[in-house]
Amino acid sequence: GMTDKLLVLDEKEVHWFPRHISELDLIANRTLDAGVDLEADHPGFHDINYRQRRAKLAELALNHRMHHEIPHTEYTKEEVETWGLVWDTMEDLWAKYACKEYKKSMKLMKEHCNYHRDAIPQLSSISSFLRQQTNFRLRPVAGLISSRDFLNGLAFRTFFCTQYIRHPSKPLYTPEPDICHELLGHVPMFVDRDFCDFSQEIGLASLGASEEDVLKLARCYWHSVEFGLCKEDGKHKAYGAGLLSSFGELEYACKERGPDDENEDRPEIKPWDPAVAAMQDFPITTYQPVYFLADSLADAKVKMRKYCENLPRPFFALYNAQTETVHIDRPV
Ligand code: NLE
Ligand code: FE2
Repeated sequence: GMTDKLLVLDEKEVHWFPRHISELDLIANRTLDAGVDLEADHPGFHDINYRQRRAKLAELALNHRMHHEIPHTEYTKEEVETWGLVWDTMEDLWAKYACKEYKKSMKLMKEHCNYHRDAIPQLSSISSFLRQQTNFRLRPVAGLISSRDFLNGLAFRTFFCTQYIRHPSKPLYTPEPDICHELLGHVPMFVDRDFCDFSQEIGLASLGASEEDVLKLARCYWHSVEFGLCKEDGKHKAYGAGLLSSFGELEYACKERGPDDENEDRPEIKPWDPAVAAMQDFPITTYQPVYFLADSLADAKVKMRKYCENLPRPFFALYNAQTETVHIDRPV
């Protein structure tokens, strides 16, 4: 299709990329197979009802268009119970281990977007709130998409967001994104302007990037937006969504180290450095062996920006929020 084509610039080949926000519709539906690993130990793999439900929500995402209002989604009693269980187990942990930006935003989500344990909030209301606050928005997606496609969305301050929920048999950890991970892990962070700019920075750098650079940027994204830690009064707090939505891993990553934990199985903590994170491989179905610790969110952003500026690129991309268009500093 046209989205696989290469553009030629200064005799260099550049991967196709969206130029207007409406073109995100062209990439939103290119979902990947869950992958053999994920399928094999997926708790819902043999549950026919669960698979049918996933297929139905996938259809909603497939039919969505950027310029349409996101339709209301009705959740079942069982789904709301799973949400409530995740909420209840996370609440005390957020108080202890979430970064201050997250806690501040969570308050706003409760006030403005109907965040509470007894209902799964609606994407449309969250998306319009985010647009007012930081001009970020959500776009429903059926499942995992490629790193390139996913990161390209961030250039347009758009976050591809799943709507299905994890299988009820395993509510406290999932290797896949799901509505709990998106709404409880990612969304509150998108109320913070610095964090939005940080995310968009990675997105802009991914436009037309080489396969190698997309891989590097995807690793940076993983070690920050998904699993990043930052310092607060000498303590380690989470700003990464994969931690903020996962009961066991949040504590695992942030728990203070006492003198007698020597023999315990503890993750390695490295200082946030995008050049190092870009080379750090990661597992997707287990807790992370390595986490990156920034001095602050502002520090994370400055370092990411410097890193992106130094990537070898044939052009610079800028986003014009008024026209919802990416402009580049020379014609492609
Ligand atoms: N492990 C996270 C959770 O259980 O919520 C999801 C991570 C998705 C990348
Ligand atoms: Fe995520």
